[in-house]
Amino acid sequence: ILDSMRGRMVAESDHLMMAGIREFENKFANASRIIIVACGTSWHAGLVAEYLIEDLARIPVEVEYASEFRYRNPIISERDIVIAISQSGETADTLAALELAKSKGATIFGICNVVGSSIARATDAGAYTHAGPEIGVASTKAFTAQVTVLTLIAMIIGSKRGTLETTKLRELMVELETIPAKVEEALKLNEQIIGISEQYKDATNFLYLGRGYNFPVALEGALKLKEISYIHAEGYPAAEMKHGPIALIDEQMPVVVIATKDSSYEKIVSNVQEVKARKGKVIAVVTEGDTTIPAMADHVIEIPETSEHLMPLLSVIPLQLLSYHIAVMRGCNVDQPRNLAKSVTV
Ligand code: F1P
Repeated sequence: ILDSMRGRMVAESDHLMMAGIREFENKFANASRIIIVACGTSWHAGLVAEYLIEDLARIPVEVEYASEFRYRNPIISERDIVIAISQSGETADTLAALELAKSKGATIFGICNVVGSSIARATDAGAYTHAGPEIGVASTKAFTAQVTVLTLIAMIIGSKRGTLETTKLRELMVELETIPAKVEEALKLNEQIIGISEQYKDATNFLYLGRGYNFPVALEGALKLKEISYIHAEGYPAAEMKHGPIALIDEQMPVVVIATKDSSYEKIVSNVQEVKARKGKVIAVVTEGDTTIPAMADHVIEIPETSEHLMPLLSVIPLQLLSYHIAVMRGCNVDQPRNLAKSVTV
């Protein structure tokens, strides 16, 4: 299975007319550090990759906002690999960040959706996501495709470095093959989410909480809501709540908690208790069959079970649907949100 996946990635990256992941895997395996540069949703995909690569391949990862990194004086060595992620492949900040890293000797791997885009052309190697055109300004399926490519990269480097055991690798590959069917299942939540959206469409603030692999998903859920419905939303690691945001919680505050069954489940149970103790309204995204968090939450959204490494591919879907329906109910143009450009080229 791994070989066929590798084949697929190489085939996809052929469009770049440069090396794909297979040609690049030795370089990845010997990297002293991986620096990910991106903006917006692509940056959130990069954050998921930080968990994946550190967990499966044991290489230190830094995830940088390209818009800050490009103006810093970063310390970069020739054994660093920079992964530049961009749906459009035209984001000026990401392009400038990768050019800065390149000028300091780093090797650049691109993950882009648009074939032949400026970022794709500026990289040393890469993989296209081929998620199809993003019709709206806000990235959705591009996120799923970016996370999928990054998962494959983490698995390939992990197997090459021997940090990912063959049995675990096989399990993950088999599980990855089930994801498209589970995404279809998650999309059936649409009707339920329309009902929840109806109740919260007039909220003025939202909080999104997640831990581990679901922390970047919390950030992405909040960003989608801000981008298309213009509701103020904050995403936080659930454990950070007690360091400030907890002061915001009252009976007016909808709190979306991504609390699927994973290694941080017990901890997030206590975060939900903290929110309920302050009368916040909890919209919980849980794993099918869970009973503990559903007993405390105001609304329960059940998604299929999968490995925690792959969970962002599923847990982001109800959050995208929630933002979409709230935005439509508020009369917002979900494809062309105000003030936002498809590719930020300045
Ligand atoms: C980055 C990004 C998107 C966001 C909006 C503005 O774009 O921040 O994530 O949804 O479209 O640009 P990209 O570099 O991934 O094309």
